[in-house]
Amino acid sequence: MSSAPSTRQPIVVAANRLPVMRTDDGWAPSPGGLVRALLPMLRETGGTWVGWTGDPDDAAEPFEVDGVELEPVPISAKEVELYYEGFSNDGLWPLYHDALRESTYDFDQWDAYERVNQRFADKLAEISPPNAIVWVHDYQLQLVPKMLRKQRSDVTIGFFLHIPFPPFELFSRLPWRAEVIEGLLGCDLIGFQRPMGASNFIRSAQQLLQVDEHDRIIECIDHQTRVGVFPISIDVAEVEETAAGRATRQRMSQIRARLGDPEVILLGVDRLDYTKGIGLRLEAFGALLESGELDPERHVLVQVATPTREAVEHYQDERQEIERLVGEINGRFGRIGLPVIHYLYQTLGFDELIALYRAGDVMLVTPFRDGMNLVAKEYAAAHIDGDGVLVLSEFAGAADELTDAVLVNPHDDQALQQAIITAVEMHRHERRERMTGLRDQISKSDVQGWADRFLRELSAAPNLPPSDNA
Ligand code: ADQ
Repeated sequence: MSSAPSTRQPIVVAANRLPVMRTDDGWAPSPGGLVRALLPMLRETGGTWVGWTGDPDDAAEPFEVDGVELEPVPISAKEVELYYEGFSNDGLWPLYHDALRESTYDFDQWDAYERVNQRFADKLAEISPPNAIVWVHDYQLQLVPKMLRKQRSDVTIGFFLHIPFPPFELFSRLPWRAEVIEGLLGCDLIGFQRPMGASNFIRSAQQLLQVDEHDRIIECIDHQTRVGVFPISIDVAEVEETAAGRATRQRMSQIRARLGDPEVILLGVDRLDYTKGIGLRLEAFGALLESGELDPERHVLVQVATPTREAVEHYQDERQEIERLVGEINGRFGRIGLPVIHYLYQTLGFDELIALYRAGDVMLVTPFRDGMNLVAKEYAAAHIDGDGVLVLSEFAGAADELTDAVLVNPHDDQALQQAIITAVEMHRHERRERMTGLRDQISKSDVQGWADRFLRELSAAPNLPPSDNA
């Protein structure tokens, strides 16, 4: 598979976190398709990754992992609270996900956000080689492009937003809305997951800064900013290879047996986040047991919830609610030794996750709003047997591509219950047809192709002057 973009310019990536985790004997690359897609590019172009180690007050020196230079940006414990848990995850995150929870707008948090963004920009300005391509990732670093352009007009700057960009009506609640748009307009290219994110952003830029836009190109004072749509994907080959392994097959049979050999295993795998719709999914499952449309002797649900952002109150509340629901439903419908919901509040290893996907007959991906949702794509890629049904929220970015899923509006409890029943009762022939469609779609675009396409577009027309000055 090609990993080289159509440029030999050095690539510098900036993301909140460095792509590594601490191990007993140093550092190892973090799991995940994004890291696997970007590290080889950085290695080949002599690039660098700039980010935080994940430990507060960590003053780590630059180091190398897998032949890639890593430049740590220190973040203090207080800044973790204000910039990361506060402004990013208690301010922007709910706002960008349809304001599903009340956002906190706090000046001290904003101040820390600006300060940490400036630190990232300063580090990028210091270490980026002449004419480098700088690729900034996600909502924690939206001010970096403008701050970097001010210091380094020679570099080409791209930004990819992994989460949705909200409609102007919501975005305009943010007290620092103009500053965020100005920050992003420091880019040569801004990428979104869905067309809706791109048009929401353009409309906000027009409303707040009266910019001119044509064909997704925004005219700025000294350059143009292009806006594009780049739906992210997964490392399809890696998922398929793991899914095909003997160990996975054995583990899959073991999982089925441990669950009491039910007729249908329903599965949910999410970070424990209130955007993922886990609670409504559990309620729908409970209601179907109650009505007798599902039978605890034939149908079980495995819900894996990854611990995340545990210091933020909305996340503590969400966990309590989910665990209350699991207890309630198991108390009512479980039997000795055979709960009807198997709930894990854990981060699983990749191999175990793939075995679970393979064991899952029906995958429930029902977020209220999600940039893309990689779990949906991983499930289809893991089903090398060509069977299995994906129930997918219309509000996940993945719904644009995965049209062979059973698409559902998760806000509609009746529709959600109906979608679960449709999936459970689907005839084998239709299941196989739909899974073929899902797998065809996924095989067309993996994470490497996504990164190549973004970098190709970014390097195609670097630092264009605005058209009226040209
Ligand atoms: P997330 O909100 O984290 O990502 P998602 O896209 O589903 O959501 O990615 C989660 C990843 O974590 C998947 O690769 C999955 O395999 C893994 N994972 C989940 N639970 C796990 C567990 N218990 N153990 C181990 N691994 C687990 C954000 C956006 C998404 C967008 C991605 C990528 O919110 O919308 O798709 O970035 O752009």
